[in-house]
Amino acid sequence: MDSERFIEIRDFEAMKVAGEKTTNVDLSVVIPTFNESYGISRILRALHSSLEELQINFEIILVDDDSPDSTWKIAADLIEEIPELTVIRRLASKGLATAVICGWHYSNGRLLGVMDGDGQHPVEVIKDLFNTFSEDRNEVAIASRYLPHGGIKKWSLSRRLLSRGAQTLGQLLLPGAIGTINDPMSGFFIVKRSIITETELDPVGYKILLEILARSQTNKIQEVPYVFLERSSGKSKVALSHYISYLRHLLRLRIQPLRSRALVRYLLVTAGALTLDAVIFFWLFDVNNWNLTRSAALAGEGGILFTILLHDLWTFAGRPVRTLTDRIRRLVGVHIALGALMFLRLLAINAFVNWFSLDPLLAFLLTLTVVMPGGHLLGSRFSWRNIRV
Ligand SMILES: Nc1nc2c(ncn2[C@@H]2O[C@H](COP(=O)(O)OP(=O)(O)OP(=O)(O)O)[C@@H](O)[C@H]2O)c(=O)[nH]1
Ligand SMILES: [Mg+2]
Repeated sequence: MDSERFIEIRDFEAMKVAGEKTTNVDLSVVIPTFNESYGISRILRALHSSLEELQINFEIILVDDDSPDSTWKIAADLIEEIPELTVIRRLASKGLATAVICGWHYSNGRLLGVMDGDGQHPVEVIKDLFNTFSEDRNEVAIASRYLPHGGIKKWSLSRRLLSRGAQTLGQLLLPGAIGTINDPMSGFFIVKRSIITETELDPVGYKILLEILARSQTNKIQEVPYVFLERSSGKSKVALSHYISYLRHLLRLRIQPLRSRALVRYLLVTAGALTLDAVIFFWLFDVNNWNLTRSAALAGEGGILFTILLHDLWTFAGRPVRTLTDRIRRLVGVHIALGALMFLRLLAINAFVNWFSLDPLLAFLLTLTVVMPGGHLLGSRFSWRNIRV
């Protein structure tokens, strides 16, 4: 094959995406593939039609890791039919995330997208993703399964639980970067080239979006809903090793220096909420001789309202929180998440005091330091999600 748009690469070490090019390509969409020969022609044609409807300058770059089923060859045979298509065959490297970086590195677009090559990402959603950038402030657009009108067509209960568990763990470990994103594990998104060219990317395994959000520290993010479809053919490459890579990836991102301003603010707000909780309790119970349960309940509520207000005005000030409905949803969300915990806390305080004759202040402080920090972090994780466009 001698087309300039068929590239064979032996080594791809660079983990940086090349900077802005002088071309006028608006959007480059990378499709990473491994053994997707069966459906790839249909997907490339459908994506091409969808992108044409946008009436922009675009390119599609398929990056295949030398699939034994010759996916790269089938795609390369479409180069004449689809003038915007480039095919990269990586001969020595493997891995989804690095394949995506490789494709972006060779691309020309001002915006960089990624989409699976197995038919699970509905191609027309690429238009919704692109259109979020009509708002100048936007830097990342994520197709999200966990928004109203989004979903997953066919996944076993165990796969759903694993996926949600992995997501929650990520949000607890990296609250500043992904705590407010509904679907930070999404493999379908567009990002502004300029926010990643300055960043050294070094992902392990599958989760390239996680890497971008954690390293770029952007908070200019929009999510659009989509339904994750059934695989049209071929086999899933998800295996136990991917979950292990994911854990390694999370830990690597976590132990890097705490550069995230959002994370520091997040922790400061949580500490402030706990302090306020303690002050209110002391004032009601000790100074004004209120009843134990009522004092603890009101103190907890004070902490919750403090968290909501400060996260809105300070921690996540850049996020699109536009309507009153969003704020009400947030208020209810935090209360639902923390409600059960608050109830348990009141039970525990009463049990400590009535059954174990513990000093009420000590009982209060015990529940405050043991139960509430996790509660606040969880409550925030459920409630500062991005607002859908
Ligand atoms: N280049 C490259 N592509 C890969 C690799 N692993 C997976 N892919 C592609 O990445 C996309 C997503 O992989 P899947 O195995 O479908 O993962 P998934 O969609 O999260 O999981 P399923 O729901 O089980 O399909 C598909 O287009 C794969 O062909 C890899 O090592 N290299
Ligand atoms: Mg898939």
